[in-house]
Amino acid sequence: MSAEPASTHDAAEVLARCDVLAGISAAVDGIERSYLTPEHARTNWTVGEWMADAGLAAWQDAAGNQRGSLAGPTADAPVLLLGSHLDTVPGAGKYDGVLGTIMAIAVVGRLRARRIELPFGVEVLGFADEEGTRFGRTLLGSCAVAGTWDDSWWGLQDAHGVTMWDAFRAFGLDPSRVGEAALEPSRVIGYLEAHIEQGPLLQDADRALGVVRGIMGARRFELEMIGEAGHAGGMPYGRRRDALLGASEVVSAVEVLARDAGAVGTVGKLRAFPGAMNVIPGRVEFSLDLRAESDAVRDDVWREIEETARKAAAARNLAFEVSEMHAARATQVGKSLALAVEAGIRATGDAEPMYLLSKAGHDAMAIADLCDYAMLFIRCKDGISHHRDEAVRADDVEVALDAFEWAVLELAGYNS
Ligand code: HGY
Ligand code: MN
Ligand code: MN
Repeated sequence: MSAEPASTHDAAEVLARCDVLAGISAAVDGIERSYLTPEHARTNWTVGEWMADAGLAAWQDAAGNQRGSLAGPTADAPVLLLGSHLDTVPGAGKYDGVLGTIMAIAVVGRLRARRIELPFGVEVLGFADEEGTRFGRTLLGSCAVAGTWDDSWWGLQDAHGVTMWDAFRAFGLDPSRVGEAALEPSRVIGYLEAHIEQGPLLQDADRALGVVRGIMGARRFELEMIGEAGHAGGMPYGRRRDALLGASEVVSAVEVLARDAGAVGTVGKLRAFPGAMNVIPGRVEFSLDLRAESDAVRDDVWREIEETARKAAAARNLAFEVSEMHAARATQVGKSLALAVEAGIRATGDAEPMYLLSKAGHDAMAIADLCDYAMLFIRCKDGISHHRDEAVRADDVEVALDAFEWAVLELAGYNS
């Protein structure tokens, strides 16, 4: 019987593990892993094995996050958190979230292989829900760890009417114990996350890596225009209450208003009811994802969008309804943690690391309620993400591992 080959903790292994997780999907023709599903359970099991192999004590927490601990020198030693998320959007690529989680495991494996003794403990976190795909509310896993879980989320329902409460129970979790996932702020040094950029700026600047300076604040809404269905031929224009025409005015205004303010707004979902060729749409459900570097700008744009929508509804005799699904404040990185990431990039030969604002949301924005955070961005091909064509270069992942490991050593005081 041949022994298992030893883990290499290098880019080839990290990328091979991303390929393995890409095979754990609810969809046959793409990658889709959402919260509290059989795919979530299989992913945690697989990642837990890799954690154990790197020398971490692996367990699944009370919110379904996959976690692994490396003990510090004493029982009460503080803990450095490393991680990212393991869930995906529908039709995802292989690297969003997954790459950062697997890199964190690899860095711990490398430190252990070199017998480095850190002055703190390390915890690697594979967050269970960052995307919010199943229940509409995002950052669920990291909010549980940050101690900001909100009991009003128990009643949220997925597309099949299953509540969060019932989904917890079906997954084998006890909803009443979700608080046990939270970390005590006084125990935590900070949180480092590696992630693909999900934009084209590093590629355009011909750089493999970047330091995040902050993350845009986001709000997400479910919107509804309600009119009256009717005959597509017989009903004269003057009497129509076409909900899709009202919604269309809002969709177009989102681009103009957000762009003018330097914000980003996206209507990613829209459904017209009853949804027939020859029926005037009587009701339209649509979504809005709105982001900006400052919460004040984002909130001003929302007020303008809402005003536009109410005017469009009034002009067409429609009702307009709003339900806010998610709000996350804009955050800045912790300075000393970001300097450690910057030092890590310098150590790879980039004398002047590039700083970027993250327009994508990350678990770090929820963890910011627990402790300081910093992020390392990795170039991705043509900035493509939330798409099956997401791609990274192996040589970029190799230097990213070096930089991430260096950042941990920097915080441990090894590099000075
Ligand atoms: O939507 C986002 O920004 C993140 O990828 N969840
Ligand atoms: Mn994503
Ligand atoms: Mn992500």
